[in-house]
Amino acid sequence: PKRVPVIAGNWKLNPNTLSEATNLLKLIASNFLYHRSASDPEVVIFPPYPFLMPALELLEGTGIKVGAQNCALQESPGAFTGEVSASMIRSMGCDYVMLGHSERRTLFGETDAKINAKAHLCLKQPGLGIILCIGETLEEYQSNLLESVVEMQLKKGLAGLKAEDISSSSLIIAYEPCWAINTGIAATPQQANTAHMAVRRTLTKLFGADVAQSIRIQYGGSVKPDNIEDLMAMPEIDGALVGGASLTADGFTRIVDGAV
Ligand code: G2H
Repeated sequence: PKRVPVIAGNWKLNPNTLSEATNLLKLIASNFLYHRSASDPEVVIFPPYPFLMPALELLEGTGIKVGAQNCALQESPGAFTGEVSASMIRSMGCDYVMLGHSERRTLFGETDAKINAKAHLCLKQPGLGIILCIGETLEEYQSNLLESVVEMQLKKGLAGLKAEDISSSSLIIAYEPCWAINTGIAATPQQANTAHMAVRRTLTKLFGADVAQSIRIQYGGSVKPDNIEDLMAMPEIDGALVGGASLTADGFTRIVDGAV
């Protein structure tokens, strides 16, 4: 089966104000209202929580979906100050939650166990998909531990999920080698493709070949308009998770165009 490419823009803690966010969203919307067609990749934007509603409103009619960068480990309603639940996110009209980004793992104590619990909460919300981020550190990469690290992250992150759970929802894996994030040094298309093959081997062990073949694997880490085409030319690369280069309408649009 042909996997539909998926390009996601991870805004992280950007931009700085609501007015900057609405400006960026309006520019993206105007780029996308015109030259999009049915054969285009799926496109998802992940703004910070307060900009989700403006994003849903301003991107209406563009075909661009909206997702949240994280969700609470708890279900709502409840006494969990400062948290935002998967249910709230879905009820707004968001289609995805991103889980386990390396910044959350390294800076905010996100463990595989927490990610797994959040994945279960997201899958309880009909129509809410997940982008599960995995990837090895530079040290692990240099010690040839890539495959065992991604295998462990997938096993623990997806523990307790069955093939039926996966095939009835949208699960996307984002492979992001930590050494390529925010560094300007992207993995080569060959390096990324090799890693994606390891990811798909693990998915095959966990869920069987049919489900594994249907799951899209994005590459993330310093994706730019000038490297997207070479990355997307690789058979195992089904899309990209884009950070810095998703913060201008022009850059993001060129990346989506390059992924066709
Ligand atoms: C990796 C990536 C997007 P960037 O964090 O998740 O960011 O493209 O800025 O390296």
